[in-house]
Amino acid sequence: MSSHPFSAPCMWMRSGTSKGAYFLRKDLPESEQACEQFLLSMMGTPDPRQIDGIGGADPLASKVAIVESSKREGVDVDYLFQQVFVDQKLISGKQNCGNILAGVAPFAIERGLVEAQEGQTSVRIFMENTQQVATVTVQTPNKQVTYAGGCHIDGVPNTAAPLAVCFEDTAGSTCGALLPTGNEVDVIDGVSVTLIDNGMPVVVLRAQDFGLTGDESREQLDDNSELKQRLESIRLQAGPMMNLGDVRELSVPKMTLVSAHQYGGGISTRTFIPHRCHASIGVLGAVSVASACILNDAPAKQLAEVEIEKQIHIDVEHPIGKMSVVLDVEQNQVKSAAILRTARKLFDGTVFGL
Ligand code: NQM
Repeated sequence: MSSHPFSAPCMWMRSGTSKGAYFLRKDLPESEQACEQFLLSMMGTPDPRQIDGIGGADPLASKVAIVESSKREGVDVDYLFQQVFVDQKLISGKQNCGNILAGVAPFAIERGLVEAQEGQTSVRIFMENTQQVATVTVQTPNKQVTYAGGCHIDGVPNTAAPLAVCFEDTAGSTCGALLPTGNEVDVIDGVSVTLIDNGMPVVVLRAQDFGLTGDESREQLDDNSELKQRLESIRLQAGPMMNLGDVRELSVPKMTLVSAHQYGGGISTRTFIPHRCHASIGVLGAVSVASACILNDAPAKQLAEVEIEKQIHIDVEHPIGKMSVVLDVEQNQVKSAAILRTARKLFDGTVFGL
């Protein structure tokens, strides 16, 4: 007879440009320590190849969503995001993830936490990491979740059904204020930066200040150890300035190099999350960078092509395409942000830990 220390029902989903394991809270160990041990071992962490787990050996494919019915008024489900590191024995809930968020809505419907409506179903989700609410609208013809559809997002080869994601009041999600230092520009190690949090803490820097054009590939940037050292020095100083404290073992703040658009978008980006270059850009990371593009004194504003109106549409270019962000602005304050994602259920079964 075989004995497994702990196993749990799990749905593995590609959501946006990330991949993650979706669990119901009630299916995971109650004690925080046992839960962390299970999540680390089922992913195969710590190991750069995650060979002994289901993780994809990339921070973008080593993510977890923990979901339960919400007791909050006007909210359907609570969602806790966990970033499982790949080669370090670390797990962090200090950041949110807007990509994994999109998949929470179909998962909640499939698990019976939310009743599907005819046509489409909007799921109101409380994001525990940042204590904010987002609404994700799922296609539900015949009251069934459908993943199939014709919507394309850059970074995903196949089309799928659209998931419309709308964020409310994301300013200061983790840092307490949109601009935690109160400034649109700060100078760290002689480099002008914007320290901003509109859903994701991000340090926005000009690629040209590092001798880069901004259209380098992910691989070229990942191989540039001098650049990485300079970025990490700035990041470690930015942490306390952004009310994040010592960020040596945190996945925030993200570091985004910006340059003038290359393909007709609003701004071009290369983002470190925080030590490896992102294949594209995170959802909330893109919302934060887009928000920096409308600050008069910010380095990003000088490079961006944006017309400031009540509703602003900014295409944030990244290494493999662009992410379209729509900001609703009132008196220069972002009131809400919307983006489009897709998701695909890859398997639904039982995952085993150690
Ligand atoms: O910024 C990657 C991703 C993310 C996070 C990261 C995200 C977001 O692409 O909302 O989605 O920045 O670690 O999934």
